[in-house]
Amino acid sequence: MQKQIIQVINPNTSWGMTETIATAARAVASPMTEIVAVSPSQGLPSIEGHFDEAIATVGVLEQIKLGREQGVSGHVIACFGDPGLLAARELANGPVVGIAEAAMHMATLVATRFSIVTTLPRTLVIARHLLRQYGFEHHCAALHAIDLPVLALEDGSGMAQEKVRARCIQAKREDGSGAIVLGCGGMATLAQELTHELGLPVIDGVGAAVKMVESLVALGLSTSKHGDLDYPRRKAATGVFQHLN
Ligand code: 5HY
Repeated sequence: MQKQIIQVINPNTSWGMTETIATAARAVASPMTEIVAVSPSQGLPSIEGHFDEAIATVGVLEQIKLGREQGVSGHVIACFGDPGLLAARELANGPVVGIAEAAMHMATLVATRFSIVTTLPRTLVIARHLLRQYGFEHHCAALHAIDLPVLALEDGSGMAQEKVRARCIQAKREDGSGAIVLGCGGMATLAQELTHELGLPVIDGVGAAVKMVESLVALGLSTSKHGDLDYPRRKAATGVFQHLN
């Protein structure tokens, strides 16, 4: 197996969260994989709605372009709304996997139904849209929010992490689902311990997406350039989008 670089993009600009995501990615990556964790040069510190996702998408595309120029083997979009996923696939040579789709796919391989635990109630609709878009609506038993903002996971108090744990325990007790999907990149390092403590698979999308990109690369499968995921039609982008040319 050849050495390869997987670019893991945290679509928000919080470097502490990028480091959490990098730790989770490196914990599962093969010894032949180098994880390069990046965040956009401009954007928002957390992504908690449709407006935030629209802004984050531009940052994701900027990083996909840089990663492509550096010759990375594949990319992970490490935000649970998978912002800019299809646009990123158009721009990329290699495979691009979002952490929400990765976690949902993995969950269906180990359980018939799963629950999702995320941060704010307002972002539950984003997860619901993705479930529908990816065809996993009937696999998801319930969605839960800890009712704290994304950056509470970064405040060092451990309160948000404790709330995630409590919600996961509640989900196991009440939902009748066999697995739990963690619905935020900032929760990535919690999965292993919770899996152990709860005695059911708790799935982090960052690790899942890294292993999926590794598998796709090993199988020689890359983003199809036949059809809608072909490179974007060339046209002169202007103003703040000029760097995407
Ligand atoms: C995430 N927001 O994974 C999402 C998910 C959330 O800044 N990183 C973010 O919790 O809404």
